[in-house]
Parts: sequence; C-alpha cells; structure tokens
Amino acid sequence: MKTRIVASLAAAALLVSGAATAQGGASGGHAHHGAAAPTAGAAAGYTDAEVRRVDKDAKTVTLRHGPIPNLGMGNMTMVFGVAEPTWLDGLKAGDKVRFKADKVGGQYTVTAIEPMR
Ligand SMILES: [Cu+2]
Repeated sequence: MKTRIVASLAAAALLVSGAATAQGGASGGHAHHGAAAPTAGAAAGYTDAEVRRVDKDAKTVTLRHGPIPNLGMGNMTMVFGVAEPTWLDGLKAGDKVRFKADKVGGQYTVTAIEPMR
C-alpha cells in the first residue's frame, strides 16, 4: 500500500514536470527569429558568426555567434570542435562566417561553415 502511494505521487510529479516542459517549449518556439533575421543572405539552418580564434592543435574554433535554434543558444562566444579539421586552414580571427552546429559525442561541433561576403 505504501509503495503504491509513492508510485502515484511520482507519476503526478512526472505529469506536472511534463506539462511545464511543454509550456516552456511552446514559449521558446514562439521566439523564433524568422521576423528578426537581419541578413537577406541567411540560408536556412545557418547561423552568422565571427571567428575569434582558431586552434589547429586542439582542432577547435572560437566563434562569436548568433542564435542557434537547434541547440537552444542565443548570442554568445564559445569554442566549437569541427567535423573536418582542414576547415580550420581557411579560417582566421576576424573572419565573418556562417555555420551549422550540432552536439556530436557530447561536444558542440561545427558541421558546416562557409565565409560570408
Ligand atoms: Cu553557443
């Protein structure tokens, strides 16, 4: 009997937290930045960024980037791994780029990157 009560309390807690998550997701989705996208040339799924630092030894690039909806990120500067280390050869601090990123093996990783003109 005691076990049964605990189990139903846990189920209720799950329901409550599930509802909270759904609400959070809805309001997050509301903040999509389609209307606020500043550049006409922005391609779907790409995020604008400026290269701050390239570390070929660590195979990382530091990017000051705009919002990344699929990772739930806003504007920030952070270090990314790269899916293809040779991409770093074409990058240097100060470059304006656009890129795609995903979480690969627990690390935020650039999956596509190209210069902007
Ligand atoms: Cu970030």
